Amino acid sequence: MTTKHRCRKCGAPPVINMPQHRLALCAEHFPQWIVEQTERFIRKYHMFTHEDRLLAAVSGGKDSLSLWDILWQLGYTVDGLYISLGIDDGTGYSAESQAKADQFAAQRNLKLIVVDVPALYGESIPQMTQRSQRSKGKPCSVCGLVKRRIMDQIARDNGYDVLVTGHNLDDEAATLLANTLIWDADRILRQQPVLEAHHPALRRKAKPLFRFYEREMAAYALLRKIDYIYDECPYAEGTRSIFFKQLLNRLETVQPGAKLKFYLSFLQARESGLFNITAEGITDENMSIGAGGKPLYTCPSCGQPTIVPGLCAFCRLVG
Ligand code: Q46
Ligand code: ZN
Ligand code: ZN
Repeated sequence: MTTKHRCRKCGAPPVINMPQHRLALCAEHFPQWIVEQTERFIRKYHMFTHEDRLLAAVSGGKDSLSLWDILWQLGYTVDGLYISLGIDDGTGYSAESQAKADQFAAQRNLKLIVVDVPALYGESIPQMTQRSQRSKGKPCSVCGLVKRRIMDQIARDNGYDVLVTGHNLDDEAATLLANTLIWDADRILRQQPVLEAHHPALRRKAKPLFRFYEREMAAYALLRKIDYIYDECPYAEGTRSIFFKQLLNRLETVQPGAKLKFYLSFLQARESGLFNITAEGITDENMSIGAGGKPLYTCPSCGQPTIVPGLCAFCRLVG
């Protein structure tokens, strides 16, 4: 960091410079700024209020534990949900990430709900992947399906109002870029900082960190001394998401603020009606409309929404 930067609040040497905001802050004022900004975004995007019961999905990584820490500091009623995926592959990934989540909750006297996938369904995510047709040998699609289902179910069965996740701007911009390059309208329409519950079995979903860069969340976790798992899931390597993050980082180096502008312009375009949706195919009063304007059916086995009539993808997977 060059000496021309000073903390905007106190003039001390900064720990971080954020060119997209023309803002540098010191070790004391940066974590405060993150907390204040998060509260501002929660209100601006109508994510939730202090009356809501929140469930934070935590993976043991920096983003989700930082999110839990921020919401806890802001005085929200927020419990954690850790999903043990049974991913070990010689790395001990699941065991270590759970230990970080457990420790975080114990230090702050917070409630952590743990769901153990192999114990509940008799198979780990890698095992489900081996016999699933949707996976093409890669576990992320099966893993995403199982995690989404468990989150929805735990939130619904335990009376939570809102499910919160630690997606940051790098995550959101990479997803948007991937979907935009192939104009995947369904996915683009579903991508929002707040997703309303479109079916009685769902809860609202919110991403309070969606405007922070990944490097900002790493700095926050470090300054708050949050002990998180540094290693990524062993299956993260070589994923599309990491590739698009790298591309956007290259763009960001020549054009500071490009990532933020890309995502915020998308939200603005949505607000101005570029992606207006119409509800098509609603033929039955028991059907709901999904975020993309498509009808949602109810799975006859588990009661969760599904985009095609009959058993949902999760019930087909776990049998
Ligand atoms: S945990 Fe699961 Fe991720 Fe691992 S298997 Fe893929 S989706 S990379 S966030
Ligand atoms: Zn300062
Ligand atoms: Zn089902």
